[in-house]
Amino acid sequence: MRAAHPARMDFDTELVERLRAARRVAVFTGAGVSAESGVPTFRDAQTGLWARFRPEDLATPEAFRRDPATVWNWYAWRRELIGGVQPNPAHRAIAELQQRFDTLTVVTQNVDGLHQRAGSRDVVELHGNIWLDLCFECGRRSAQPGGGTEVPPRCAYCNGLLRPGVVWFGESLPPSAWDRALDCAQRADIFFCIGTSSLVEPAARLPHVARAAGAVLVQVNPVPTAHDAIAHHVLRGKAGVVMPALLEALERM
Ligand code: BV8
Ligand code: ZN
Repeated sequence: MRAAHPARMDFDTELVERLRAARRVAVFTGAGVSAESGVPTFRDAQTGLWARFRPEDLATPEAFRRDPATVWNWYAWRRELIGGVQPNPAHRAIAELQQRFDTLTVVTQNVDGLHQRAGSRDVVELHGNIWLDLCFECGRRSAQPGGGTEVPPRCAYCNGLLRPGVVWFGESLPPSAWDRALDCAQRADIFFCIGTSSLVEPAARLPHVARAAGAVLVQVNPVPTAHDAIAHHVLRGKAGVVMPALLEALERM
C-alpha cells in the first residue's frame, strides 16, 4: 500500500538549496521523534501505574539501588509499550534521507531503537538502548536467563542484578558514542535538531557545537525550545509531518 502522500509544505528555498548542496548531514533526535509512534515523551505525563513517578526519579542508579524491582518493572512496562509500536513517518523519512547524502548520521537521545527499525544504518545512541540487559555489578551484557521469576533477573556470570543498558541521570555517556556525536556535530553541513526539549546535558550541547563549527541548524518541533534562538531554520510542526514533506520537497525541486 503506497504511503499516504505527505502533506505538501513550502520550505524556504535557501534551506532546500543548502540541503541539495550538503554532503554531510547530522540528525539529532529526542523523544519527540517517537511521539507519533505512540511512545510518550519525557515531558508527557506518565500514564497508569507510573503516573505518580517522574522519569528523572526512576532513571537513576540511586533509584535502582533503593528499589531495583520498581525500576526494572518500569523498564519492562516501557519495553512492552515500545515493542508494540512501529516506526513513524518521521523515522522512515530520516532513513530515506540517508541515501541522498555522502553521510547522514543519526545521533539519538532515544533508547527505543526505532531509528534502526525504520532502516537508519548509521545511528549513535547517546543514552544506550532499552533492549540491552547489563549486569549492575560486573557490567557484562547478560541475556536474561530464561524462565527465572526473580525481579530483576540475575547475571549469569556474577549473580549481580541485571539493569537496562541505558544511561541513567548521573551516569556518563558511553565515551565512544559521545566522541562520535561530537565529531558529527563538528563536521556536519546541516544539523537537524528534531523533537528534543534540549534540557538534558551534555546532549543539549551538540546543536551549539554544530552551529559554532558552521553547520546550518534546522529545528523541527511543534513548540519553541531553547535552540530556536540559534537555529537558522525553525520548522514548526510534528516530525512525522515535516520530515516526509521535506523529503518530498527535495525530490520535487
Ligand atoms: C551526565 C535514558 C555527568 C534513560 C536519559 C543541572 C543542570 C544541568 C545538567 C544537570 C543538572 N543536574 C544534573 C545534570 C546532568 C543531567 C541532566 O542533564 N539533567 C537534566 C534533567 C537537567 N545529565 C546527566 O546526568 C547525564 N550524565 O551528565 O554525567 C558525569 C560526568 C562525569 C562522571 C559522571 C557523570 C546523563 C543524561 C542521560 C539521562 N538518560 N535517557 C531512560 O530513557 O530511561 S535522558 C532522557 O530524557 C531521554 O533519553 C531524553 O534524552 C531526555 C528527554 O529529553 P527529550 O528527548 O528532549 O524529550 P522531552 O520529553 O524532554 O522533549 C520532547 C520534545 O519533543 C519536546 O520539545 C516536544 O515539544 C517535542 N515533540 C513532541 N511531539 C513531537 C515533538 N517534536 C516533533 N514531533 C512531534 N510529534
Ligand atoms: Zn555480573
